[in-house]
Amino acid sequence: MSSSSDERLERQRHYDAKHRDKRLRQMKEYRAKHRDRQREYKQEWYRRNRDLIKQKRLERKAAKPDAATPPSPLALLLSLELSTHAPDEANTFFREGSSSVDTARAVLIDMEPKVVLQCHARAANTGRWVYDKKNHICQQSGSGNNWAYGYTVHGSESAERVFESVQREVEHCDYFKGFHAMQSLAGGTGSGLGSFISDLLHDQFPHSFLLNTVVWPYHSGEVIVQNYNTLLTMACLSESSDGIFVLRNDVADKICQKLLTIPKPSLDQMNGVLANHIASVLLPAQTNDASPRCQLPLILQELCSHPGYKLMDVKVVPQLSSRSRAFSAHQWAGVLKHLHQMQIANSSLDEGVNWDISLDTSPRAVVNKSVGSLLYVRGPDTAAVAADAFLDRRMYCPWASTPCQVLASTAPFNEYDKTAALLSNSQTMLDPIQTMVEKAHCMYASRAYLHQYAAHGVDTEFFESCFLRLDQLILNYQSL
Ligand SMILES: Nc1nc2c(ncn2[C@@H]2O[C@H](COP(=O)(O)OP(=O)(O)OP(=O)(O)O)[C@@H](O)[C@H]2O)c(=O)[nH]1
Ligand SMILES: [Mg+2]
Repeated sequence: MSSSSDERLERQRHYDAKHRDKRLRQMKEYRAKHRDRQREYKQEWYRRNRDLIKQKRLERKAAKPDAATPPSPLALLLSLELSTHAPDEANTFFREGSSSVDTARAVLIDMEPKVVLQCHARAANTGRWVYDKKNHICQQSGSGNNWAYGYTVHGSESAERVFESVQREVEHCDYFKGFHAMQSLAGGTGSGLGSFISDLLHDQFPHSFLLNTVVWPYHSGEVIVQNYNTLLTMACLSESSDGIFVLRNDVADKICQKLLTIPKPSLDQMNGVLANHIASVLLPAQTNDASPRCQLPLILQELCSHPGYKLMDVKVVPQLSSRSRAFSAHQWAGVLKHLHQMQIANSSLDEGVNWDISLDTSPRAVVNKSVGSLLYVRGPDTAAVAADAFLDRRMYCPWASTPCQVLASTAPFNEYDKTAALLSNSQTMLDPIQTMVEKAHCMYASRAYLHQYAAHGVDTEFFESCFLRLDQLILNYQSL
């Protein structure tokens, strides 16, 4: 290692130690300061929401299931697929209640009640499962797109209730292994409060794993400070999380437009695509020598064992509009050939993929390299799958020990008789991260909006430490 990277690492270690202590101290101070306000707030919140929740309950009872309201896509997919193909595995995500309706093992958190209430209503409309109403944590206002407000103010106000709900849910498990947290990055709540909760889970449950799924904002940007919020969150998660599964809104949008022929996709339609991506790796599948099992521990164990490399993404083939599906007949060789090319050419869509990039002829720097990958094949005749191309060591960094494992399930997925999904820890996220850091740095250099963060304890030193941490992450992935 060169002396400059030694110095850089040393500097980062120094910053880390200094800022972690500082952050914990700030959290404690905020907690003490806000305790009284929090109590009042809590009582006020219950008083106001009791009526609202009662009213919603009455409305739900009166209403027939509304076919026009799409249920929460990921939970619905998991519930449907699991009940059809692997009922024994369903209790990883759902617990049985006293009635015939299951309860999702989930805690819903947002600082505005609207989305959470909508989730309850959508789940109830399925008639198959519900969210536990006790695991519902809200306030009356969001975080104003400010990571610092989400982390310090909402974090300290909600910490106790979050911990209680999580602890209660953990106690419902016979054999608890870890958490899957899902959050957006651009606003203030998903990013700031999400980072706070990840820190909390990391500190309070040190022996459990923590997988974070993050929704990466549009490149063009909807929130002016989205790059600050993304930077601060990714820097925090790089410390607290065991693995970060990245879902990109740009990719979901492109898949909707180009593959599903939806010219102006709605958030619900994009969520359908993203839910498919997550479910394609979370649903049970098995290696040659093992029985089907929950994928979460395996994913972290196989792909994120090195603390400097925690970023994962998934690529899925095929993805077609319902009209085209009727006319398509896929063969495993074709599905896997496309997926392999998407991986080495770093493309999230099998349309427009660059076929000139090849492991034989392209320079090593051009190929998208991975730390490791898991290939999921789903369909009735997976015995015919030949996945040798994914075992080629030239796709992986030299120190990868078991670069690729193949997992199969005979259950068809998402109405296709053959699907393949490649979950990998690779250089795919290098470009989006570099662009985000550059944009954040431009704003930071002109001191734009920093006072809004400083007002809630996030000062320039804290920003510097986050820049440093992401510089290191970039360096790690560049050196694969
Ligand atoms: N894919 C997808 N992205 C979403 C959805 N809702 C919000 N986003 C993205 O999330 C980011 C905005 O974050 P929000 O979650 O709305 O904000 P928040 O975390 O509630 O933060 P505050 O509004 O500051 O309280 C933007 O990048 C949106 O595109 C959704 O349903 N699907
Ligand atoms: Mg919000």
